[in-house]
Amino acid sequence: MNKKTIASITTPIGEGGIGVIQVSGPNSLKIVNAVFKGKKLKDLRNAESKRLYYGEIHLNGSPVDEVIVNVLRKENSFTGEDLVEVNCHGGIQAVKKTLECIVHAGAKEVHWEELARRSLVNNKIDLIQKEALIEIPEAKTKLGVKVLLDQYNGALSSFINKLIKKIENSDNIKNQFNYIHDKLREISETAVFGCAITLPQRLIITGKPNVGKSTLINALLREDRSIVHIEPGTTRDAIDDMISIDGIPLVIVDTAGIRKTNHKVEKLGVSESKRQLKQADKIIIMFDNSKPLEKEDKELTKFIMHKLELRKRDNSHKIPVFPVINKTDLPSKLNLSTLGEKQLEPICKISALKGDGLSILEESLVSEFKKYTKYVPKRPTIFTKRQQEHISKALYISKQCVRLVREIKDTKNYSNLLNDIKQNLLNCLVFSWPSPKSL
Ligand SMILES: Nc1nc2c(ncn2[C@@H]2O[C@H](COP(=O)(O)OP(=O)(O)OP(=O)(O)O)[C@@H](O)[C@H]2O)c(=O)[nH]1
Ligand SMILES: [Mg+2]
Repeated sequence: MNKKTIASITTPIGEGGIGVIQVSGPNSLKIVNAVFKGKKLKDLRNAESKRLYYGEIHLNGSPVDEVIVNVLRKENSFTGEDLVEVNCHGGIQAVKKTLECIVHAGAKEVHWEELARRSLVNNKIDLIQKEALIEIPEAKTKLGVKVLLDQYNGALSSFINKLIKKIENSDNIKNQFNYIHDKLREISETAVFGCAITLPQRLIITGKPNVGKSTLINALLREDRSIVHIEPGTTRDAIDDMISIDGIPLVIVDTAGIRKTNHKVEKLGVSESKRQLKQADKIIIMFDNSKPLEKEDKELTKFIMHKLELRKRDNSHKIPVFPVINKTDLPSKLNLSTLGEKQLEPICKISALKGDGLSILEESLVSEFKKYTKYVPKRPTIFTKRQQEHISKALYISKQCVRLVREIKDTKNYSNLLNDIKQNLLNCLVFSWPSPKSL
């Protein structure tokens, strides 16, 4: 199945000092040797593992690029196969031409994720580690990279494997239920944070026209990206951008103020805003401190609190709404009590223009992750929906077990039941092992 030698560009295509091509498989040394002319080493097949060799890539006798190759024999490589890393000049042409030569010599060109798959197939890493490896280049914050690197190095895998051993080795699983249940709860609580690292939540900013939505976004971005204007209805399309608060990435979406309008273009903006709100993970609804409450404020609040389905589709949690009063630097004419919405609390008071109150708003936006934003090395963390589903199932079973053990005292089938539970728990927890589908 993995006899074929594969090659992939593992650095981004574009301007840069160097480009890297990794060649992995039983014939990697032979294939690269066919196009590599070493300055000192005559035959790459005699290369020592973990050594760098300087030379040129040649095609039909002419040099294509100057390279340094790193040879890693299978016992030292992350794919578990002989691996040659060809470091050539960066940019587009040099890397592509070098890859072309290697492919011409017999390697199969693949996407870089195929190298991670080889690593999995050859038991160098497990499925959780492979998922981490694939997520690392996508990480949006430094905290994200650190957490994912820990999972790549086995933090979550070893937590799960220890739990599996504990269940397997327990003669009387009944005595272990509370311990297992606590451990499952502990690890499942990390999922909200870990999944927010790999799949940033969408924060939608809404409010009537001219309330200061774009100004707030610019303040959170700490730059001028959204168009701000004195004229209401300035933002007509939803615009998204990425911000990071305490290492948590958030996709922040500026929307057009929702109001009844006959203006064709603005109408489109309003319906786009509604569409965006339906995809929100968090919503900021803004009010203007310098104006009395208007019909538009009431309609929008009603839409969000009552018409919008604020539960997540998977029913896991309710989407939080953050009410914000903006323009507190101006004299107050606003009275929110006439809104008649008790659920709209606590209210954050800010001046987006002056920057007042922003740090309190930022803090409340990421308060659900508070336990995890301070980096703790090697902390096991659930970071994909797939892992989260497995843990949720295991947690559900263990909840039932705690109840069963309390209720059923002595029945004929008691030990059979305990064995079934043990097996079911183990089935949920073996998610670090690849299924044939994931191979
Ligand atoms: N005094 C004061 N003015 C503000 C504040 N925030 C925004 N503004 C002003 O309010 C006006 C509208 O701001 P925008 O950010 O464009 O408002 P918006 O909600 O994006 O408006 P639309 O895109 O039209 O829906 C601009 O003149 C801003 O400078 C604030 O905190 N204090
Ligand atoms: Mg705007």
